[in-house]
Amino acid sequence: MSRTVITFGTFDVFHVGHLRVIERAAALGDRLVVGVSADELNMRKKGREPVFSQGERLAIVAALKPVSEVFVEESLELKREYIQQYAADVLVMGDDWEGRFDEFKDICEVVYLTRTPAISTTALIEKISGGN
Ligand code: C2G
Repeated sequence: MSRTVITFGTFDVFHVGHLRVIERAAALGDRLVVGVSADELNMRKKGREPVFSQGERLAIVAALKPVSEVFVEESLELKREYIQQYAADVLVMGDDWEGRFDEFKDICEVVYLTRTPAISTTALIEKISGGN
C-alpha cells in the first residue's frame, strides 16, 4: 500500500534547508504533499509579507522532484482537515515545531526532523540586505 507524507511550510527565499527537509520527508513514503502557507497566514504568523508571493512559492515547491502535490495552507488551525483530505499517513515537520503537532498522533504518524543548521530565511534576508 502506498504511504502518503504531508508537510507544511512557508518556503520563502527557498534554500537548501528547505530542500533537505523536503527530501527527507519524501523518503519516508511514496507520495509527498506539501502545504505552502498563504501570504495572509504569513502576515498573521510573522507580521511581515513573504519576499516571494504564495503563487511563486507554490510554483517553486511544486517543481521539486520529490514533491507530488502542493496546496495553499490557509490556516494553522486546519491541519487535521488537511491531513484527512490528503489521506496522509505521516505528518513531517522540522524540529523547531517539536511536540506542537502531537495531537494528530491519533490519525497519523508524526515525525519531527532535525533542522539544517546555520541557514534560515531571516538570516539570508539580513545577509542580502546588509550586503556582506
Ligand atoms: N527548515 C529546516 N532547516 C532550516 C530551515 C527550515 O529543516 N534551516 C524546515 C522547517 O523546520 C520547516 C520547513 O523547513 O519544516 C519550512 O520552513 P519555514 O518556511 O520556515 O516554515 P514555517 O514558517 O515554519 O511554516 O503549518 C506550519 C507552517 O506553515 C510552517
